[in-house]
Amino acid sequence: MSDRDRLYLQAGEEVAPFVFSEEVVRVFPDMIERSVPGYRLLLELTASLVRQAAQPQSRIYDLGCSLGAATLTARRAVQKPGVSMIALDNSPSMVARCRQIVADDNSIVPVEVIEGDVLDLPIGNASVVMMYFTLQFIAPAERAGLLQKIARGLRPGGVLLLAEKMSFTEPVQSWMDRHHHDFKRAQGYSDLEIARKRQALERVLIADSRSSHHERLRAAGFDQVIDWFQCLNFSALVATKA
Ligand code: GEK
Repeated sequence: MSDRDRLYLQAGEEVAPFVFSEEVVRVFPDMIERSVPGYRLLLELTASLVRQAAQPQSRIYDLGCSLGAATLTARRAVQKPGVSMIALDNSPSMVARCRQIVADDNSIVPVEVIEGDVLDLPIGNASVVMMYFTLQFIAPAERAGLLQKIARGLRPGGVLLLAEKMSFTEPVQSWMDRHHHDFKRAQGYSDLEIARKRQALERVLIADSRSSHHERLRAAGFDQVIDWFQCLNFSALVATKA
């Protein structure tokens, strides 16, 4: 069970840039569900996307796996023979807890949980790569190269499932922010918590627009890009290699 996220409840001290620390890990499941509208539905739909895209004798990757929510969704969905999974995160606290969670799950698909930077990970023989709310934390200059590496590592017919917080031009951005903050208020976050978290994520989470995602995925070598999920400013795309 996850503790309730109260990390930004206290006024006063200066807000430090957000990091995936031990205290974040303790509240993470609660934090992501109360901060990302549609997160649970996104995972539910992921099961059927993975079930259809997984190929026999291939690998499934979960990049920026945190506590393995998408990893376990995929692991339980796979029905093809010979599939193995690699789940990776660069936060030692996340990886330690994720390893326990994966060990406590009794599905049969083997999962290796790796601590490391996604930019250093070799990717190969992949039929599915999931990258949920992780690209937004990668330095913008590195994003195109990372997507190229993923495209090269996919088998023909393989897919990248990409979920991201999106940016918009005005006046849509303000509309999205207003309704996202209302969603968080309805989840029990105070205005102070919302403002402090926003400050912590400034310059740490850098969102891209839908059109730049599409253009960059095409340029990286993907043949088809489909928007399959949107809940306010949180979206998911599937990019397929022919
Ligand atoms: C989920 N996908 O529950 N290399 C590896 N991991 C990284 C890197 C990097 N360079 N940068 C950040 N991370 C999950 C949620 S959370 C999203 C993903 C959020 C990791 C970071 O440590 C964190 O665990 C994850 O990416 C992003 O579906 O908190 O908004």
